[in-house]
Amino acid sequence: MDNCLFCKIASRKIPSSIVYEDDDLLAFKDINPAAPVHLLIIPKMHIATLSEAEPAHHDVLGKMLALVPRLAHDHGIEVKYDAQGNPTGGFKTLINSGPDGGQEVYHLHLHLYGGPRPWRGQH
Ligand code: DGP
Repeated sequence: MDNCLFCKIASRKIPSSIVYEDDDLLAFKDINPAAPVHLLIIPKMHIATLSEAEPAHHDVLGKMLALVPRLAHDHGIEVKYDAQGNPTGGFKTLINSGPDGGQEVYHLHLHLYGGPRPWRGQH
């Protein structure tokens, strides 16, 4: 899509801090981080919003979610367990959809937030 910000990031027309890329997906640092780690995972194909996802997109949607544990591990925000077996660390994932869902950029993206509390994106 010619006028899509995240398509331009995916095609390197606009620079970003890319942390992961494969044939279908790109992950990069959010320009306005709401947490110590704040990444965006996008499909390279243009899907405007989760509201418009179709059965043909199921594979790429699964890949977006399946990438989360790898990125969480790479950025040190995976769920760990202390000596007593209690969970520590962890992260939050979010997909904003449409104006009422707080979506600002109309290219599907999954937010991945994490790091020591407190941070803005926690709610
Ligand atoms: P959302 O509200 O879910 O549509 O979030 C859009 C996010 O995109 C927001 O957290 C800021 C981020 N963002 C907007 N423009 C750019 C940009 O040019 N580069 C990068 N890396 N992130 C951007």
